Amino acid sequence: MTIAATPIDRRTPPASLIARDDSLIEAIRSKVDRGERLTLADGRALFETSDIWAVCDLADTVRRRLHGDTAFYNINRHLNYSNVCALSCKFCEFYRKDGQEGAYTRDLDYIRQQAREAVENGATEMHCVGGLHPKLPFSYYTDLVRTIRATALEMGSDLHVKAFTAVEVVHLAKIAKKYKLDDRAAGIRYVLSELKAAGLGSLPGGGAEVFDDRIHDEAYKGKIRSDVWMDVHRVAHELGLNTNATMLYGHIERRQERLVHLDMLRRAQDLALSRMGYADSGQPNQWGAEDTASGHLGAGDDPGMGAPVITLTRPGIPKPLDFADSSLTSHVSRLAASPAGYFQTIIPLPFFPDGCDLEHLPGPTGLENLRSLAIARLMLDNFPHVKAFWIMQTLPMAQLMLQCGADDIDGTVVWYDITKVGGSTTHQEVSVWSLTRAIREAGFKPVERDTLYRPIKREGKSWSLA
Ligand code: V47
Repeated sequence: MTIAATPIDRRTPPASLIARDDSLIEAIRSKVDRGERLTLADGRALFETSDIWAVCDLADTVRRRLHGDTAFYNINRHLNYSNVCALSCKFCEFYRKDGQEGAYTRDLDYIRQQAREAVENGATEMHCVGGLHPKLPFSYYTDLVRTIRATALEMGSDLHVKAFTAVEVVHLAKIAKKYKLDDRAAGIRYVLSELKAAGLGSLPGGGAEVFDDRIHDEAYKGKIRSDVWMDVHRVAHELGLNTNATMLYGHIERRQERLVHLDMLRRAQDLALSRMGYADSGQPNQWGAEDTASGHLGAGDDPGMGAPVITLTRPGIPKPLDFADSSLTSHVSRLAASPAGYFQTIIPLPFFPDGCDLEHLPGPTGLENLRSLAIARLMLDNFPHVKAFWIMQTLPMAQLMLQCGADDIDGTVVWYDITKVGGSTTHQEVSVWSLTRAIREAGFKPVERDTLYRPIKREGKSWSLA
């Protein structure tokens, strides 16, 4: 007997799942079609609708407008130089106290060896982060960057060093004795200029967690607050360094706080793109009365009249930059060629409860992960990229996310010590074959990129910009 297969159309959910608030989603769809900025109220509707596929479909529309059928990956290696940390964030399982069993700090020989292995394996990027070590001198960090760069250059590779979260940068300003509360940007500028001179290429997006004082005080007290995190990224952008941004969700925060987090990043990116000469889209920076009344957005938060609203995800191509090379036909390639700094990618990070002080919490579900990533794509209309970090999302989920707003799944990674999904070891390597297979099977064309999202031409282990 043959059983006729019923084709599955994931875009048509069963009647029981169709939202009662369809009209809200239809209004959001019209805004997305016109390329209008979504409000926090729109974000809430996207979180509340039971029609999750409608949310993913909208995010996919925007993602395809920016990247067509391209999906990015890279060949990289993570290096966690030390897990010794002065902080004790409740969500973190990585940190150890100085002298505690399991604490480690890598010396320059180890770092040199890691750089060698990265080059031998054809990596284009070293991603280096660690805890806030109470004793290491500032010179350790400049030496770390210089050692990686020098080792790679001796081997003929222009290995990019993406290193130090905003939290580490502020810690370095303190140990370099350059951090002054009445002019913190000066200390941050000193540290970033010294690191840039040593060969630092960009900043990763970590340490952002969720920009909210209540959550900060409950779960990561002692860490820098959102205003300082933003200062570090602004100064980095002013120095021509690109940066990323993360959002750690699924712990004690509420969905509204995630939306405020995304909105704060969006406004910071408006300013970065405006410094680069991008034209204001002419849209109002609208918040509902509810948003301003929620206490999240006070008078001090209001960007005020005249604050730019710059979107990259509207149909067509936003006004070219003044310096734009006319051979660069997409704004993504123009951004990648830009000398000025901006946020490249948002990386939503699902909270992993195992082994940390918040272990009693369940962590987000698969659908919540999909929805959060899709909403990040929709709210962050001025971020060129959305990364589904496969280490934390898992490769099968990252593959699915490519159809729900993500255009990047990160890279080969090799070692990752910050979270150990399913209690696995720090060795979490995935092959280029697995990454490209996942991308192709999801219906996209895999493109190897460097850290700045420039396409790579590769012959075995050697590579150059395409
Ligand atoms: O800042 C720590 C997060 C981040 C847990 O820029 C946790 O390309 C979930 O920033 N559950 C570091 N998350 C990782 C990071 C990153 C990763 C990949 C790519 C890039 C990039 C940046 O990991 C920390 C923190 O938010 N984290 N513990 C946990 N239990």
